[in-house]
Amino acid sequence: KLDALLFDVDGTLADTERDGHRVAFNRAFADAGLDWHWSEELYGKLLAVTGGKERIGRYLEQYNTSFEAPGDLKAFIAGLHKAKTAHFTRMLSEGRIPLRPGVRRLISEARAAGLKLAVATTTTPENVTALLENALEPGATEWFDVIAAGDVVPKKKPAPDIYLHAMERLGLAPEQCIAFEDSHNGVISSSSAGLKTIVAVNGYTRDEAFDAAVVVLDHWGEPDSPFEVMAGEVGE
Ligand code: XBP
Ligand code: MG
Repeated sequence: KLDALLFDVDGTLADTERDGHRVAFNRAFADAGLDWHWSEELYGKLLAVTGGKERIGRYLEQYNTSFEAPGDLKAFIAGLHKAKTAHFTRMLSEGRIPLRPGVRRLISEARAAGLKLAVATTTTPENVTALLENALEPGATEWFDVIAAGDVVPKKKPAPDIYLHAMERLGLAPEQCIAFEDSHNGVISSSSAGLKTIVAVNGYTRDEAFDAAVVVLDHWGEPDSPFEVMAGEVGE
């Protein structure tokens, strides 16, 4: 019997990457007086690494090798990432990042059917709360029985850890759940945790491999209203 739906956040509940996280990273770099700029194309490549702090690390190792990093690299990256999270959550509170069309309806119908809801994501917990409260509904965080996010597990996606952690907290087995994802790394994570996974691709993930998914869609179904579709088309 199906008991719970487990949602990824970035790229799944909302198109957060290109006009959200990427812009927030660039603002944090500018605040710190760095002349780094992550273009849409470069960001697409950096998305191979999940987790913002890990992504900055990869950028320095692979794309900005001449940068003379300060002695305490970990603290330097953590400081940049904290500023990035502040920018990102502010963008959400300004209502700049809407849910993907169909998400609101999917969640409300799942609630009406008595299913449990959970989040399993790589992103920072503050980002999840800001998205749910601003883009879904104030108080919507309470609709979720479990929010598993960020550094709560040591190994981020594509490792299965975050999904295993979420199911353990739900007290449910993989057969009782379905996962919702948007990316190759996400599906490797959920399927390695034993979960059936439904994918809806987005601009960055369209050409990725999804062999482990049950079905691959290009959207989450009918939106609540035409306004949701229009909101989904607004970018920076
Ligand atoms: C999402 C991510 C995240 C965000 C940034 O992966 O990789 O790192 O890009 O979030 P997934 P933070 O959707 O597979 O969970 O900067 O807060 O880490
Ligand atoms: Mg994702």
